[in-house]
Amino acid sequence: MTPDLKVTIAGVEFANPIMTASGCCGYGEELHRVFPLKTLGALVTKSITLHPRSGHPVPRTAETASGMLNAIGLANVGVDAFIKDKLPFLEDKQTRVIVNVAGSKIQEYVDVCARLEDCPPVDMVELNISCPNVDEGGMEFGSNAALTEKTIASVKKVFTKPLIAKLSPNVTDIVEIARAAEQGGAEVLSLINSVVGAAIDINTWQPKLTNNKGGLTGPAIKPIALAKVDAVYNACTVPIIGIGGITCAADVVEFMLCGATAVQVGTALFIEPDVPVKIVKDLKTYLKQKGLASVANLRGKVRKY
Ligand code: RRO
Repeated sequence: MTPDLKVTIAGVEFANPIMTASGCCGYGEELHRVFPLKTLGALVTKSITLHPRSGHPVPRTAETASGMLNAIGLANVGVDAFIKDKLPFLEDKQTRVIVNVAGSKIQEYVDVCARLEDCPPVDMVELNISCPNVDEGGMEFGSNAALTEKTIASVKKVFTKPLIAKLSPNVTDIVEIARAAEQGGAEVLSLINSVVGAAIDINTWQPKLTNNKGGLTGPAIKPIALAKVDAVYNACTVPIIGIGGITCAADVVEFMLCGATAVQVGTALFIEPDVPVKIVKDLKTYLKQKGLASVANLRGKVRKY
């Protein structure tokens, strides 16, 4: 018997629970040259804003122990060019398309989502209320419960497909923000975005990133992400997409046992771009070995002491 990898999130069926994490494969064009995108449950795009942005000057990434720092600064082509030049490529790739949306004002989130509303290839929007690397907006939205609720409720008025709220770990109480997102109308929560960090060059005494600080990702943050997913799963009712340092099928299983319905793979793509192919295959093998008929049987089954 072949285990069933399909998962349903907010009424949308995904071929498997493996998605790319926003910002780690642009708009999918390069990744499709490495493996067919239909291998994925979904492709999540780089954050899209109303206007094009070139982001921070380089260096904007730096390797760290078991991870990397980034301060890209929301570089993207802007929503109009995205719809015209990037989205058509994703139309026939037989994978779900999730567009990550960022903004510096509530109205910007609303304007971008309103434009995406009429784009058939878009299955869901992931609202990035957790970018740590911009002065205006981003994390500011996702670190205040009232602003989180208001941002999501405002977008809900113009965008009718399922909305994912992507949460920041850089807050005092992620559960409070998760509840506010749910209250605002988010059908799905994704967590975690990167953890604020820094690295210094000891020869120049300068930070390794021109933005001075950045967001830490990769295996270094996996234990943090798992604890946050567990906390949010026990407090909220909407499905969770787990993110943070996933590099293999065993990591996926950990996130699902803690309550994730699906996961996103990010930093691992920079080391091994076709790692999702291996993860899907190994996940199937794991389920077979455990005698499980469906990947959904793992969700929230962690046996706590
Ligand atoms: O572009 C970035 O610097 C960035 C974003 Br929008 C985000 O949400 N998370 C991150 O680590 N970097």
